Amino acid sequence: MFIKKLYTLVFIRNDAQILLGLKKRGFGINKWNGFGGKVEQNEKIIDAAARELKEECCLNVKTSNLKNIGHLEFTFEGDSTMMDVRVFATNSFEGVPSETEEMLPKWFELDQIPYDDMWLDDRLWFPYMLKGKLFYGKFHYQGFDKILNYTIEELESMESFYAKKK
Ligand code: 6U4
Repeated sequence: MFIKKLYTLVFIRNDAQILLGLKKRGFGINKWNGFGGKVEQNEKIIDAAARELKEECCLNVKTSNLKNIGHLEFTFEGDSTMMDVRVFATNSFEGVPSETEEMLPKWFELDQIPYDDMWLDDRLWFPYMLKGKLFYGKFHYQGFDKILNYTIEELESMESFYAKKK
């Protein structure tokens, strides 16, 4: 059995561009990714998503504008922790993306996503996100640079996915 830890991951995007942040410290350092982090105790997942976005790149979003678009599970060989990552997207925000101690934000054209400097799994599930599909991905890593096995499926609805998962 795995010990599950809950994380959020938020993408700000429009029809042409997506906002990514270069992680400056800690887990995933020097990788481009969405904005997110650990859900705190007694915190709603959606509130954690908005909080982490604000902390990491100074943007404000209304939680009602955050759409849950995917679910990712990461496990690592020899480690009993499972990272349970809830992925959100929105094109509606207030503020100007600004660098913080944790992240350097930058807009990327949708056809110029820097996969070589991202988590290996991103190139596998980003295409679902970019096509507007809902997804469930499971990735088992050896270290941080090798995926031993994975599955990705398209979902009909996040609500029915979570209803079944319970
Ligand atoms: P600290 O440093 O304690 O403030 P916190 O910001 O709460 O941490 P952090 O930065 O460790 O959490 O969160 C990790 C972030 O990276 C989450 O948004 C989930 C995301 N993430 C983790 N593994 C990933 C992976 N393989 N692919 C991916 N995102 C991943 O695309």
